Parts: sequence; structure tokens; C-alpha cells
Amino acid sequence: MVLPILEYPDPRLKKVAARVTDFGPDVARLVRDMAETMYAAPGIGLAATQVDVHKRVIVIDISEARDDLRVFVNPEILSAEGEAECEEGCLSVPGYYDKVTRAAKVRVRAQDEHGRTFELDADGLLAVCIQHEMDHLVGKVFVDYLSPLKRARLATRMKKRQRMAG
Ligand code: GNR
Ligand code: NI
Repeated sequence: MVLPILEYPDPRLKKVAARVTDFGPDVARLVRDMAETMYAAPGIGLAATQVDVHKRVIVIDISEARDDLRVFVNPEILSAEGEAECEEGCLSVPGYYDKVTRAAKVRVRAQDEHGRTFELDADGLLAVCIQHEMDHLVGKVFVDYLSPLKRARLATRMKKRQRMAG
């Protein structure tokens, strides 16, 4: 099922997600729905926060063919190194793109949808995307890194857009 995506500055995007402790059918269904929502959007990642589910669950697929789904439950950054700037967008901030500086490489520990723990070294777009999605889980959107002036203008523009959309 494709789920509706919250749009900035919706206050629910600021909620902090809770760890997943129960790896039952609810998590499996959430992961399936999130993947469907991400592919339909289309996007390269989605955090549960964006579909108003406040659990530490992320899906990512940065592949060209859209056939390499990665699931991160309870993700943690074990180490980070370097700096890289990337032009980012967000499904919760449609039509807006801006540069953000993040760690260039990250080592992540997470669980899959069955609760199995794995570790992964990521760089490039995957590293950017993991950090972008993990920010959502603590109530942060990439535009929070922009100057207050840019952010204020953007909030006005988004509210106008949301009024127009009814
Ligand atoms: O689809 C998305 N593209 C993207 C591009 C550059 C940096 C980060 C991203 S993530 C974004 C999907 C999204 O909003 N995930 O939260
Ligand atoms: Ni996003």
C-alpha cells in the first residue's frame, strides 16, 4: 500500500522515532508499504517518520534498476569520516534542492526486517542517503541545515503550496 508522505513544515516530521523491539508481521508490513511508497514517489530512500510512523525504520534503493532494496531497522552510525557536499532533495520537501555537507563515509550497524544484525560501510550517495534518513528518525529534515532566512522563505513557500493543493 502506498502511504501518504508528510510535507514540511508538518510538526509530525519533528517527532523522534522509537526503537523496534518486536520483529513481527507489523514491521514486515511497514517495510513493504514503505518500499512501495518510496518506489512510487519515486525516491531513493524513505524514513518511517515521513509516513507518520515513529519507529526506527528506513528503506533505501540507490540502484539505477530500482531492484536493490536495503532495509535498516534500528540503525546506528558506528563511525564517520571525511566530509562531502551533495545536492539533496526530500520527498517531504517537494521541489526544493540544496547543498548539504555530511560525512563522506559511515560505518552503520542495523537490523533487517527479521531482526538480524548487520554492519555496512557506505560512501558516496549511499552514505548521504543513510545520514539523510537517520536524521528523519530524530525529527530532522535536510532544510534544518540551511540558514534561518532560507528556511523561513521555504516554510512560507511550502505553506502556500499546501493551501493551493487544498
Ligand atoms: O529521493 C531522495 N533523493 C535524495 C537525493 C539526495 C540526497 C538525499 C535524498 S533522499 C530523498 C528521499 C527522501 O526524502 N528520503 O527521506
Ligand atoms: Ni527526506
